[in-house]
Amino acid sequence: MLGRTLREESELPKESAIVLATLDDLRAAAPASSLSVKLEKDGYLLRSMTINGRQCLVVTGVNARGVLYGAFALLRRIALREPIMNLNVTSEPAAPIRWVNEWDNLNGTIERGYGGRSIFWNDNHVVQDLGRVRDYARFLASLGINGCTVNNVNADPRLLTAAYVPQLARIADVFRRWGVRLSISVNLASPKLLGDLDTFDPLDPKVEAWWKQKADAIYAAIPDFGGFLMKAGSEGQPGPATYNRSQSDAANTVARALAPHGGILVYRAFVYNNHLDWRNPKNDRARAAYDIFHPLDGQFDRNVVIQIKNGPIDFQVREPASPLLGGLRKTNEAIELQVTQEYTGQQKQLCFLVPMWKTTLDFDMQVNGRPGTPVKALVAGRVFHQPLGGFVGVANVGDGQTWMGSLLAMANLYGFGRLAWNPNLSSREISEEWTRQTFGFNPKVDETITSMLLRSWQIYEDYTGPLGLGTLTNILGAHYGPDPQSAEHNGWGQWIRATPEGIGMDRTVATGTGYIGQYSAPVAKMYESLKTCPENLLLFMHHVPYTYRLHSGQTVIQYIYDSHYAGAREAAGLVRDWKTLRGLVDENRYKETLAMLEYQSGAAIVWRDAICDWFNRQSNIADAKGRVGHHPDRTEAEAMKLDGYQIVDVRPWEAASGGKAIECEPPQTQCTASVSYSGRPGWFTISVEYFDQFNGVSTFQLMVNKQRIVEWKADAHLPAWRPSGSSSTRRVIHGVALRPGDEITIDGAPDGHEYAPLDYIKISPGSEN
Ligand code: GCW
Repeated sequence: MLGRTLREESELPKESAIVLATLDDLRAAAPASSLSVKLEKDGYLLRSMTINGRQCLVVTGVNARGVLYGAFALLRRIALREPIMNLNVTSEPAAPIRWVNEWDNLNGTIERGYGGRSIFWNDNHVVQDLGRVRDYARFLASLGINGCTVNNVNADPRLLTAAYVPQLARIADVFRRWGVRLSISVNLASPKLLGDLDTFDPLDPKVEAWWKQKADAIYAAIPDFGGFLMKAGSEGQPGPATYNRSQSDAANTVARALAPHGGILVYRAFVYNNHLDWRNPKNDRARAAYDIFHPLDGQFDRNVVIQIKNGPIDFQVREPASPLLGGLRKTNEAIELQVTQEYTGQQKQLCFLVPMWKTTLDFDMQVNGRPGTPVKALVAGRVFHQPLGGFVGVANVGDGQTWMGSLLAMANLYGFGRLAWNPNLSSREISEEWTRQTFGFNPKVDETITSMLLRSWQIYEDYTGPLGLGTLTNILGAHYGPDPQSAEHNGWGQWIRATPEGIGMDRTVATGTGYIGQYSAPVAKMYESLKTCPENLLLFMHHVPYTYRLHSGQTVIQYIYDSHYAGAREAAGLVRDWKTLRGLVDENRYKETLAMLEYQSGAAIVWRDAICDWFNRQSNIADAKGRVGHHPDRTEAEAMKLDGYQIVDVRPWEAASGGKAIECEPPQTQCTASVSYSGRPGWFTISVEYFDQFNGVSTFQLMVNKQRIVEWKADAHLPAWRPSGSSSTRRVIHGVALRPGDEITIDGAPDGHEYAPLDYIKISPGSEN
């Protein structure tokens, strides 16, 4: 990186050198250098100084991990072309817990993983070749992440059987060199599920002894084991309620098994009733974490950390800070951020989450009734002087080439790590750092990608669910495509309370669920009033008529329409921006990312239309700009001349243009849909909107006057097994010459359970779409 070849030596050199040593070693080796600094554990110091009369660059910390982090910090400075002359940099982590969670199953699949299969597990064993694990550990170390939980929080109890201990030890051996502590998720019912005991009652001494024996066995093999992570009493996971015990009873029993070894129990606050009665307007899932854990404040052992999701629901595109983050004074807490983009495009769409995380981390909870206690200080344990605390990212890296499933998604993992070390970094600093280190040093590339990253969350929010509505996705399935109705009328509690007159959850103290009362008085006051409630959370906090006017004077319904149109337009802008980088980014990465962004700009239109149509039908209020429901340049597949193709209803209806699609069902092996072109002659772009499911690879052909223009296969990996908002996608064909009377035909050949489903074609003038 510096164009120099350095020799490696283990003694203090007699020439200029880069010196890596702990503070103690440095003091012993060079007493004269008299470094008197106070550093926290894991912190580092980069300093230019004279040792034995030679100019040296010293990288040091109180512990070895700190030196390692310092080495990476030095490399980062060099990569970013920051000066390394006359250095005097001290850096300390914001908090002791900087962990990632991987939701990997022992069979090698990953829950909500979009980057391939597990790098840790296959076929119920730890993988043989841990090369990828080593690379991951090095990556984590480069950011200062010091812990990794290697299995799903929906935990397989078998992991606590003796056979797994040596396998876990192999992972720990690889992690250790990079300062990463291993931890595992455990199932509260393990003593019973494994058949060892007939109970898992946390207050039963047999159960307590069981956990102790398990912890002892693990620590005998892995002395620096980090501890356990636990999801209990949530989404079908066994919980303490079975024995009428509290969450703290459960947590403390397990924590006590770990305490003698210095281990911690990270206990998730993501506990709620998923069979809530939606008919009761006072019920509110958002209240759950606070209602359950706040009364237990002070009852958790010192080595328990409560891991709290950033928002009170579940990683939606926008949520307020979870009130529980400000509701614990005598308990360690950590914030859980989701790097894997479950509700934010699943790495198939660009959504840089650092600005979202920053919004929460910087949010001032005003826990003492006055300003000065932002979330980042609370979770670091700095407000109430808790010994533990910090930042946990649900990473879900996979074995695919880009780790996260797409190149730009890696910026989220990088960004999480940087924020966990220093939550005061700005989104811009982080995106610039990542871009420069990923694509080299070119101001044009730098500016373009940074700007794309920084805009992407807002864009995603605009074309999915604005005004605090949440992502408006299919919450009962893949959590990917549009399906607002799925949030309503069921026990999951992600309700948006849409009626013919209005929309939004009334969470006020005055008339609603009282959720707002879980915040400190000044914060509650801000949310409670329609005047002061930030509009990007309006419908999270309030139920208002569609005709309610925002501060701008625009009605809520018109805002919903407009933001969706703006979001889809901006998504297309991302493609244009990326295209300006042609030749400046290597061809492979250029093409791959272009394909992703082009897909995204199509998906944004699917989203826009679905949400606008749905709200249009709900509210019966037309779009003042006349766009919603009017698509004169489209020809619906169901309106074409069909041969073999059948018309089918798409569910939800709003996921298909006109609510319908056509399918070529077996025994048909080939079907056609055609239309006679009646516009003016010229060059056109034809977009074919079709559905690409994971259960087949259909083949499509576009023909004009029986002449084949293009053939393609529906072989994308979209999370749907039938035509829906998750499988809808498009093929854009530029430069098609058309004259009146030309016959445009789509040929579809089904494969497996994918019946060459088609939604519409759109003919637009020119060769750009
Ligand atoms: O976001 C939801 C996911 C579940 C996940 C759960 C959790 C691991 O849809 O897949 O389960 O949250 O965080 O426990």
